[in-house]
Amino acid sequence: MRTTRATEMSRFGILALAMFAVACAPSAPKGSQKAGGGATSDVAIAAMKTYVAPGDLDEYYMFSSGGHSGQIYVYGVPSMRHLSTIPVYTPYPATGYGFDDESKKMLGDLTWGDVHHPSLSETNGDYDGRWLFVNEMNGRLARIDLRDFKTKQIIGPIPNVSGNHASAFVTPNTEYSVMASRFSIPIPKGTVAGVDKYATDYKGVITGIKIDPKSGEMAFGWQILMPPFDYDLGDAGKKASDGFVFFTSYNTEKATGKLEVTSTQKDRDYIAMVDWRLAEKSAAEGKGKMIGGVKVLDPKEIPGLVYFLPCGKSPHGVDVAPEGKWIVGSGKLQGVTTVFNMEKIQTAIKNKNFTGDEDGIPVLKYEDIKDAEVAVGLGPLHTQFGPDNWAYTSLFVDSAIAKWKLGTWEVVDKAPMSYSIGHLTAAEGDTVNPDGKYLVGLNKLSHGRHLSVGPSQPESSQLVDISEEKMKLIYDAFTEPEPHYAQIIKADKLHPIEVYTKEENKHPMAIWDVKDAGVTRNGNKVLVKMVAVRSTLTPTDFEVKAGDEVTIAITNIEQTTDELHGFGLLDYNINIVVDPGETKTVTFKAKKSGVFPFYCTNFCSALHQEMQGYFIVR
Ligand code: K7E
Ligand code: CUA
Repeated sequence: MRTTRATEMSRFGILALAMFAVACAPSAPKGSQKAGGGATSDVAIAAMKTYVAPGDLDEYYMFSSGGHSGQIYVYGVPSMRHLSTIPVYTPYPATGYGFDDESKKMLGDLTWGDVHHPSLSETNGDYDGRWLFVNEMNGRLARIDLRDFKTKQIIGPIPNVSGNHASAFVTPNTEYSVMASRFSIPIPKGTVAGVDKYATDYKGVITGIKIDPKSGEMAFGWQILMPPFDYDLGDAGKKASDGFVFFTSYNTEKATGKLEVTSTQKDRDYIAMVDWRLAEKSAAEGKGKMIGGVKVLDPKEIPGLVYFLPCGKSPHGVDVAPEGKWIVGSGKLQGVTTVFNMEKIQTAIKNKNFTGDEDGIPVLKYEDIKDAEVAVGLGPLHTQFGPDNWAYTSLFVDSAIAKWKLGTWEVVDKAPMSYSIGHLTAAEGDTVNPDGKYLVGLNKLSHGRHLSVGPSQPESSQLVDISEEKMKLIYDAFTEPEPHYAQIIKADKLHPIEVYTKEENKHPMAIWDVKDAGVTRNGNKVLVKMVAVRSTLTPTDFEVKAGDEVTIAITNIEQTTDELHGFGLLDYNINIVVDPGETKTVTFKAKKSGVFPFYCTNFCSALHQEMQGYFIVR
């Protein structure tokens, strides 16, 4: 991190500047008087708190889900500057993702994904800065390596999972990342049964994806057969609740049709509590039956595997507090959020205080296991945590954040959001050791708090200062559709590389000398080994025959920060970007004959424009 002293000084300067600017408000541009909507000092303080001077660095990274854009957006906090976009489930021409052989293979047939919940890897319940896992609705999970901010693996679609929304929450030592079905279906996939058979023939599943502690490699772990509810969100237990994963579910009516009516009949739905260590053990013992090519555990046959905790109807988020003792779950139509107590849950289980069961899964008694109903306000969705037992709950209906205290259950403050908050994220807010300081409201709508850009409006992410007693809105940032969850990690936990060293490039087609560049033919297969270095792509021209299968392997032999080179081939829909020290390949059929120019797409030097050549197909 760079000098904070300089930052403080420049912030001081800005304070004076901001005060001056507000004093001059009548001559300021139209609309600027609205900024912050508060008194002079509030605007000045907000400006000071969010201003990161040129050359200075932010204190945190925020990894924000890009929803159905299939991407992750990286922001700096508190400046809220958008720093980078990490493509995960969607081709992204800016980085060539989804065009080269390696990333194309990872994407498979699906070129979109709906990303909801980024989940940073953890060690002892603290973000460790190694990987970021992100889920997607088509039943997949991806791992981004935070060493180079690149997607390294996509696993799935996982059999039997349908609508992977309650994901990618990791356990405290990143043993597992979990998945659950939002939309129950007849399983295995491909089985057909009418919706009139919903209650009997449709099933939900909960899946644990095992993560290799050294490499981060994801593999199928275990799967549990669940009643046909809609599993919505989850969180892993920690400390007092370590060993368990919690999932909210709605439509425990097992209804179909107009769910807004049919699935809201009962007063309570459930939070499913899964003993993942028992799932792991049962799978290792070979329990379960094969469905869709994987072993599926049946809770009826494994006592203690799953319990249902009744919760206000149609719940959305479930969030485990830092010490792990309290689990917060909200019915999203209510004005309260319920805090469950892990010790009470365990006592109730020991005493077998069940009110019945659902498909063989014991249901606990609401009154036995709750500590409090906290009157946070209308439409509670998600809760995040700060130090000293502070909790922050997003209120969709009220369009606000409520601040309250674990233990005393007192609601002490409310901050309005503009507008319609979904998730919220606090600095290191999912860890055993939250930082406080900042909170970001991830809002669904922005209602014109920006220059108009037509009907497809950005969503707003609002930065809230939570370092003092009263929450203060200090910055509006905008994102493309559509942020769901985000996580904020201390910047000094990450140590990204900026070039791949020659030594670590193990690509079989890597070459490091322009002398080795050239074309080899094997039947109708043509291999072009290409070197990219300022300011030539070698070979500068090459010929193939129409119908050949062409593989171009490009090594960028630069070892200098920011010296990326691109390879754009006109008329062939090919666009590769190669980072310093990296090798990428692209394979295609030379279908069209003619002369096709290629050129470097990434600005790299004064003679970048000269970095070009010809691909000739006879
Ligand atoms: Cu609340 Cu997908 Cu987590 Cu959207 S989800 S808000
Ligand atoms: Cu290489 Cu531009």
